[in-house]
Amino acid sequence: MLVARGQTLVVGLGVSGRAIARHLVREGASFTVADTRKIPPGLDEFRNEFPQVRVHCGPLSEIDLESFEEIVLSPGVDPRSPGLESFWERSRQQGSALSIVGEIALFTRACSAPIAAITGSNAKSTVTTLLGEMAHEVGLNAAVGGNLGTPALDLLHAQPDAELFVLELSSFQLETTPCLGATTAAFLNLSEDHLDRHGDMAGYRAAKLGIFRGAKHVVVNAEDNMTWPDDKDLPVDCFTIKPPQGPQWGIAVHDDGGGKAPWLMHGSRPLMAVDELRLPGRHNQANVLAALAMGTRLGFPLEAMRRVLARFPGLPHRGQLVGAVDGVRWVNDSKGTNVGATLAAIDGLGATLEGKLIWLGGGVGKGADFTPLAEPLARHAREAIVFGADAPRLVESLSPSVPVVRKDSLEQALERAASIARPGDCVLLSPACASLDQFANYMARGEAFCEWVERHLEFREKGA
Ligand code: UMA
Ligand code: ADP
Repeated sequence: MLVARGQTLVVGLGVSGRAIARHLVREGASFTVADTRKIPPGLDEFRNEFPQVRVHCGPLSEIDLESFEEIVLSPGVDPRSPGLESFWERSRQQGSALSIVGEIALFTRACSAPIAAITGSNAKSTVTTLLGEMAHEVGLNAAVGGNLGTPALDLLHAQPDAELFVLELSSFQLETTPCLGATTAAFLNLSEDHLDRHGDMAGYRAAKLGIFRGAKHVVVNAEDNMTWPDDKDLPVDCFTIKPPQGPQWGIAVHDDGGGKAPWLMHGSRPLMAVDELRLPGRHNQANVLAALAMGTRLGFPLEAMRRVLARFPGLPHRGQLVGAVDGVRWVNDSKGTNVGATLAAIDGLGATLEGKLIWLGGGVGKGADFTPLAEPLARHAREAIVFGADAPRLVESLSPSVPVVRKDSLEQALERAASIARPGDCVLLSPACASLDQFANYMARGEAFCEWVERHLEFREKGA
């Protein structure tokens, strides 16, 4: 049995595990790395990068966990998994000698710059990138990453002079972070995801609430009270896509002299016409308001934030407008991998259309209940075209209230969409499912959509 008195044990040999190892080497700490798989991918590269580090591959039961002073878990490793659970429970008791934490706990110990942190079931990457762009626009040396892009500990060393860290954080990362201490922290929304790990919605929410531990200011969703902190004394900014109540960030009709139009508002103060935003859909207006509330708290001038909002087109695969021909828009929202995300995309885009949505969905549903999609699709969709492993469950959940057609592949679904689309319509791929039955990941699925649409548009433009 592997015994290592007083050392740190790093669990997980992935992106975070390597970032943790690099950090510990820089700190001069002595540590061991473990991965529960016998031959984890990247093992040889790890051994080349860290020849001095002891690596254990195989069950954690082969390790005397008690002999370690601290265990640092990768986010994908469940602290309640067999072998770890009793240590995890013990580490959470006051006065426990053993500490079980994650990468972000090491980050907060070493970071002295302010942190702006973003969590939520959906829209984290969009808001994180947007706030990062705003920080750059005001001339700050800001480091942007976390669950998105570069791991937090790598950012710390890549940008040692960073004046601000803008971090996207997952429930997995927050669960093992005892005190984040963010200058501003946003909890954007909560809908079903990762229940296999967190057990139920209460467990999932509790993990995400970790974003508020030690926070100086919080941003929450007025329409989703699950995002509100239990601590009522924290300074709070609320965003809503409705007219703001009191000092909320919201949307209201305003006349700046050129006629009445919807504007982003902070209380009674008009900020920017919704029409000037490049991001499409109502759901993205909520995302923009969250970023504005955080940016304002960080002291960013409104003018600079407006410049970013007028040019930021969104991230690929998140409500990405691929093209328009014959009055039909084709939107790639392949990152809509759960029902909550897809509901937002359907409602958000559907509300802005002259015609109807043609919705493309399906893949691996991760056991989710699809019935909440039926009502908004009945309102906004000309047809739902479903494909992939969970297509039969989608048909069952949507019909008869929505006209549903089942196809074998995304390509066949696209062909069907092209044959029924009318001017003013929008063909939306927002699958509410993971892609792994037919694609390597959501990006490959989104790229397949984009390539097909581009070929189709070229063909149409040539008048063939
Ligand atoms: N491992 C074990 N035992 C386990 C699980 C994992 O030993 O029970 C090992 C695996 O063999 C593998 C390593 O741990 O070698 C992988 O660790 P990991 O699953 O924690 O993944 P990382 O490569 O470290 O990437 C993680 C995040 N992944 C997860 O949380 C699952 C990445 O987010 C993140 O970008 C990265 O850290 C840097 O912070 C991805 C993600 O899917 C994008 N996140 C989820 C999401 O967005 O919904 C939360
Ligand atoms: P995350 O990083 O949390 O996965 P992204 O910014 O990558 O978030 O967006 C993922 C998906 O979430 C988008 O493709 C879209 O379907 C959906 N989405 C975007 N904005 C919202 C919102 N305000 N509420 C719910 N879902 C949203």
